Amino acid sequence: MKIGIVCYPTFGGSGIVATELGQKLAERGHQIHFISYASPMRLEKYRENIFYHEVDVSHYPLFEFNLYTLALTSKIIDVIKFEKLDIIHAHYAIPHAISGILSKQVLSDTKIKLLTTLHGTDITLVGLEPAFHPLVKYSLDNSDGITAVSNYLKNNTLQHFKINKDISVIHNFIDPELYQRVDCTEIKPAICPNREKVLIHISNFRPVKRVKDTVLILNEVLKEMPARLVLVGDGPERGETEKLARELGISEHVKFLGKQHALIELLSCADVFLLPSQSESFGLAALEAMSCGVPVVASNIGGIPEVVAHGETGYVAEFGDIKRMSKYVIELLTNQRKWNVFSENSRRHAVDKFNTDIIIPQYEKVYEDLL
Ligand code: GMT
Repeated sequence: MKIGIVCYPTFGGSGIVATELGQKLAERGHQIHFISYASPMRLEKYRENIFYHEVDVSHYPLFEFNLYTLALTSKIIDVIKFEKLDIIHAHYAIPHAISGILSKQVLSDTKIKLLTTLHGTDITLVGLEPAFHPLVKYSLDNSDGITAVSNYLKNNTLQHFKINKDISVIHNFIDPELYQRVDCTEIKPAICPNREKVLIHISNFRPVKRVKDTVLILNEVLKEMPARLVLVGDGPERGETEKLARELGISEHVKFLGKQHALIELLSCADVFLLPSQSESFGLAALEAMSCGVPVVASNIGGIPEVVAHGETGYVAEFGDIKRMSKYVIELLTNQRKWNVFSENSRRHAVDKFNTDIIIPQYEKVYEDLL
């Protein structure tokens, strides 16, 4: 099939899911056209059935605001028409599904089908704002198909948007060949010079991630044992989190690495992955950690309980419950046998339930049903 994938090219999970999906679909013989404002991946390796169409937004002085949605719609129309696409797959409803709907209306004579995949704050946060809600509802009611990355997100969408069609749940996925624990003796000394246990958190440091809670958890753990906290990523909460570490006098035990590409090496150095989010429709970073054999301590909200098996691959607690999360972390760090069991369970759970070979065919089935 000829599939157009509309997504954000950023570090965020929805961009990663869309990019990995496109590449795996191309490996399975489909022709993939990425449409975005920047290349969604480092197109190092040439593949004859992957194309990238960049949306170019002209800046006319009269316009105080960016007209990306209109430029995106025109680009989608162009790619549908001249590449003869079968499917447009919009990842993250705002503005991708809205542009998709508009494109279909302009091209009323084509048989193009629009599939919208919901990822999280397009429904639970941004999508609820009066500026977007009516258009998100309209774009869902008029999509030919809708998927959500968790049962939680499906139910949340049906509850807040009362749409007139079913939503398929297709969980996010992991390539277990790529995300596996590697030898990290080379970088370990820099991460934990005194061979302390390592806590890690990876995110875009937005308020919903509650990154400061990872420092509060480290503070509790340090009362019992030496430990290091590695914070990977950057965003609006980084400054406040740095300030908190300094106020608690534990900055020497916290490493702010900023945005990094070497996630697998860094995860391979870690003993526990922390994801204390307030809102999380799936938690792709937790799945990546589990695939690298890192047990997860997280909040029991959103889609996280569909990823982390409490008492098997890690633990979940109410968000903000620092005491309980810290207790779980200490339990894992002080009991090597338990850690080994949870690490093996994490890897097996990631491979058995979220492997690309299980998930990608689910998307192909949805495409086939649409056509
Ligand atoms: O929803 C967002 O804030 C951004 C989005 C993203 O692009 O990272 O994150 C969502 O999509 C991810 C991929 O499906 C999910 O793993 C995240 O849980 C989800 N974020 C939230 O729900 C806050």
